[in-house]
Amino acid sequence: MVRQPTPEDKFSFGLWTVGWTGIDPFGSASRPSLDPWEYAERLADLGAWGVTFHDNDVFPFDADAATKEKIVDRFQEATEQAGLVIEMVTTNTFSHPVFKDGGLTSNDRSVRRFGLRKVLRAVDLAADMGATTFVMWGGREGSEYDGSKDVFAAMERYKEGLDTVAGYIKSHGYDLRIALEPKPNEPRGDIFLPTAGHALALIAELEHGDIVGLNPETGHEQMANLNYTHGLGQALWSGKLFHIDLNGQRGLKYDQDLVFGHGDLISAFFTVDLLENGFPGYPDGPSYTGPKHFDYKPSRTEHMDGVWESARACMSTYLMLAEKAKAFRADPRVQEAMTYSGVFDLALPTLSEGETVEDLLATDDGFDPDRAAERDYGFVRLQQLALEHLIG
Ligand code: GLT
Ligand code: MN
Ligand code: MN
Repeated sequence: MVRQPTPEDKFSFGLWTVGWTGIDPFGSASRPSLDPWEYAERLADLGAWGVTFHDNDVFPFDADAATKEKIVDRFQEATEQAGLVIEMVTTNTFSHPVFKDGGLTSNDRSVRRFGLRKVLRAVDLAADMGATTFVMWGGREGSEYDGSKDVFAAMERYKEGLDTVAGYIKSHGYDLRIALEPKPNEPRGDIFLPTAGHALALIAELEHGDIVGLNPETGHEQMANLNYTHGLGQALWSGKLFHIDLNGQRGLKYDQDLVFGHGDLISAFFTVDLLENGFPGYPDGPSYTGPKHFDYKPSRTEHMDGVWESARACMSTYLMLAEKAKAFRADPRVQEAMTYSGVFDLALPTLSEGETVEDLLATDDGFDPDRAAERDYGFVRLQQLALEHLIG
């Protein structure tokens, strides 16, 4: 039996996840739409700690100021009563057709100005709600046709937009950090910032990059045929893992947004192993302490019962994997296999303390490449031990 999740587990869900009614490019809704507070209450009952939303998950795109305030207040009250934290707020700059060529990087300057205003208002909303992360997923920032975009200009405008938003956060003294969410494609043919690496490279060029980091999503990295756990690892190493979107994806296809663990299970195991146990060679190294945020879609085939079942599944899968990952690391056979494999040795600096490059070049330490080539690394045994813990 898996234990019940508790607020200490810091599980959170986007309103648009359990709130997805099943509308896809081929069909209409297969489930009813509830009020935002109903989703929040149910999530709290299931043991979630937090909830996140886009501005337009709670109020319509064209709502006037009074309507917005009324709905937002009602939602905030419900979350408080349910004991839920609103940990992240974001903007929708992808649904309305005005954003069909993007928000911050649309070829139309008037759209960019409108998009930026919408983002800045959502930043105010995030601060009001007490959120500490502001995710920016630029789903419509990109193109279908290479000739339609000046990529240099698009990077300039992306940078201008992000620096404007980050500068605004700072000048208002908000306790907020921006987390960019990469995705290679869908809905655009090609999306700018297609991977965690691309996003890190843009952040390095920003004036206010210190408060800009990443929100990598499992399926999005896997859609680009990349290793999600490596992406998280590099983001942690860079001090940029601000938030995560956990879900499941099976191979190179459309964005499936499956329940966490319902895609590549071994990869999910090592994702949880990294999040829970950190880097093997750096016991005091960087670790992720933020929310475990699920961004999935309850399959269109499910009734409302299935919606709650799938939310529960995300959390219990995580908890099961966390238990297994702890047992994996604590297993003396695993420790021995990791030692044999040299996993801990990678943490040793390649040059000795004080050693210069001239010293290195001058040293003949009797190294024999042919002998070293004979070394066995034992990685297969180590992997099989992981599998034993996972399914044994
Ligand atoms: C959208 C997208 C997600 C993003 C959300 C944040 S919205 O559903 O598919 O991956 O995290 O804007
Ligand atoms: Mn997705
Ligand atoms: Mn996401």
